[in-house]
Amino acid sequence: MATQPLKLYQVGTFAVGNRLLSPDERTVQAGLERSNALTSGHRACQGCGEALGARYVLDAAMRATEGRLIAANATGCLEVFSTPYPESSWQLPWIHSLFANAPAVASGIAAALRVKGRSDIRVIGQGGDGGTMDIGFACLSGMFERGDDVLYVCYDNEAYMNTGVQRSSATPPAARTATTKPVGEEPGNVFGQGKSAPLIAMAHEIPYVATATVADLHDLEAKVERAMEVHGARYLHVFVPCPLGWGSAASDTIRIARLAKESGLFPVFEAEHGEVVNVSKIRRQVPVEEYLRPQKRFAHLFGDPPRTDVIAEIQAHADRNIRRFGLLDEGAED
Ligand SMILES: Cc1ncc(C[n+]2csc(CCOP(=O)(O)OP(=O)(O)O)c2C)c(N)n1
Ligand code: SF4
Ligand SMILES: [Mg+2]
Repeated sequence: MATQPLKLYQVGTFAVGNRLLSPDERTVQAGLERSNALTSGHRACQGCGEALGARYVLDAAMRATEGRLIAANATGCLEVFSTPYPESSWQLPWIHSLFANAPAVASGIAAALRVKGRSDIRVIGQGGDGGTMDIGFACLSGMFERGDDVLYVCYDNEAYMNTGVQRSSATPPAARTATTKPVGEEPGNVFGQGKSAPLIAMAHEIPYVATATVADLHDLEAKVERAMEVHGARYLHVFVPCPLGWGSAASDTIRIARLAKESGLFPVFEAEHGEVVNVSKIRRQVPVEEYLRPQKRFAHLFGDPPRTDVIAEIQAHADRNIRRFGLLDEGAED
């Protein structure tokens, strides 16, 4: 009799999944010895994907480096909500750079450690999509091209949230921001602009590039741990919903991140030296409408009459991602 491979899919949080795993496979957060790198006292909004993502990233990196880690942080929500003067929520050596130069500051720390012969201490640079993909982009490309021994993490909430939700080059088409208002026929942010930072990072042929979302925190931790096994320039791009800027419910952060992946709008993958080596498959493709509807930044698409033309364009974009990255799990059973 032919045997059918058994496929298990995680659909909720990892609280249950952890109990089913052996202790050494459980999440970093499930361990009592977690470092709590980003701890109490920060002032992130309720449901902030960036705060959640950063905590998982830093704790996983702390575990991977046995606590020998330094972080450089660009200006942005993550920096502002975590360090209201004179306090700090960070439980590791952490430096606030400028908005534009977190990758360069991280590179400098890595260079200083090399001169001191401290190869045991590792470095993370981090920032939002604006700090990473717009104003800090030259520093990031330089860091990649020189092969500096830094893991750079971009927390992508698709706009400049800290200063009041202005558009960035990561803002998706048709999204409403303070600087891309839907007026008349204009559907919010324009189509055909912006950039894919992970693909540009891959073009530098650095040893490791990965994307992740806060819907799959175990996957996020695993990618940080994998990145820390490698030396040289590495890049991790984390999709982090922002309830304030997106007009979504605080309780929907994880669901919206999952829908971004399951619709194909945010491909989740790993690449080594410029080649995709692993993709997180979509079991059942979700129409983009399911992802767009719970977010007020897309509310103008569902007025009377609805902008079916714009929604179709967004759907075409998701379908293109699915083809390009081979995201559909063809063998999945319902
Ligand atoms: C040179 C410079 N220009 C502008 C600013 C103002 N500023 C600070 S944070 C920020 C936006 C940050 O956006 P992003 O990097 O996406 O992080 P988020 O707040 O969304 O997490 C801006 C415009 C600044 N600090 N320095
Ligand atoms: S504005 Fe967005 S990114 Fe900033 S703290 Fe609030 S939810 Fe987080
Ligand atoms: Mg941002």
